[in-house]
Amino acid sequence: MAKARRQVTEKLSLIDIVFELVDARIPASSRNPMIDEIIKNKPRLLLLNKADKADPKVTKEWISYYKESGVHALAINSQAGEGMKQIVNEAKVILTDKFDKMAAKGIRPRAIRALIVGIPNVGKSTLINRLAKKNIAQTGDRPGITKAQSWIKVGKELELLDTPGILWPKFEDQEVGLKLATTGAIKDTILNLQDIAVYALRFLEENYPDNLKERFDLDQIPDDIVILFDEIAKRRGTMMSGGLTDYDKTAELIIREIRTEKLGRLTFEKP
Ligand SMILES: Nc1nc2c(ncn2[C@@H]2O[C@H](COP(=O)(O)OP(=O)(O)OP(=O)(O)O)[C@@H](O)[C@H]2O)c(=O)[nH]1
Ligand SMILES: [Mg+2]
Repeated sequence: MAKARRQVTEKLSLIDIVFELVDARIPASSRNPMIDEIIKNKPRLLLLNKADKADPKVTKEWISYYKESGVHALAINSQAGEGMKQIVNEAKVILTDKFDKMAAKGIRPRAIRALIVGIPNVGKSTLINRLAKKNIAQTGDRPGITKAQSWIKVGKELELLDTPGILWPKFEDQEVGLKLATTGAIKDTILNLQDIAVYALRFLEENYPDNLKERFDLDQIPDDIVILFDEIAKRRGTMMSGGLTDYDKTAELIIREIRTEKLGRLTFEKP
């Protein structure tokens, strides 16, 4: 954490704005809790990435919530390139004052300089590639730039630092850890598979019961979580010889299907 923090801090002096990437399915839990302290009052745009995997209704709630709190936020899908134009436009709005002041001092207009930060696997590289598409070759073509800090041009109006800042999530909080594991932000080996699946099933039972019933052909959801596992195992054949439920295998199937949207677009926390 200290190293990640130092690396981001060093880059802050070079940039105008931070693009903080979070997972739209868990906008709060996928933030690094130290981020505010690290970036201090540097302008920031919060990007709820992987919005294509999240419940659109809840994403709207998050966006309104941020708006009310004075936080600039956008929902995007880096994989498909949705929301890319809005990123540039929003950054321009956020930095209007700064650039006006620079112009008043006679400083020549230049592109907005941004740094992408976020926890592992949140989509930082995908976003850079998406934004950079047209001009990335230009950056890569020049020899001897590997060690130097280099900028990736995004049109005329934006430049990105080529290496994003990686900030680790914090999962001292059990529930944050379970959410990160459910969405695949942290490796499955960190937490017990069955614990993750139990957490996810209970969450679905409460928030998305119809998705759960439909996917696993259940008339009703059994109260007892073990029976729920058994029912899913019976339907999916995740049993050991002798017909007993293989709980690990069943847990793995449940988690995999949640992550690949087989149970629909899900968001695991509300504002
Ligand atoms: N569905 C969907 N998948 C995405 C989106 N953005 C990224 N991904 C996928 O998420 C995975 C991780 O993306 P990366 O861009 O490698 O994430 P990263 O933040 O650079 O990860 P690290 O380099 O490990 O820190 C990849 O499989 C991407 O294809 C998105 O908006 N929607
Ligand atoms: Mg990456």
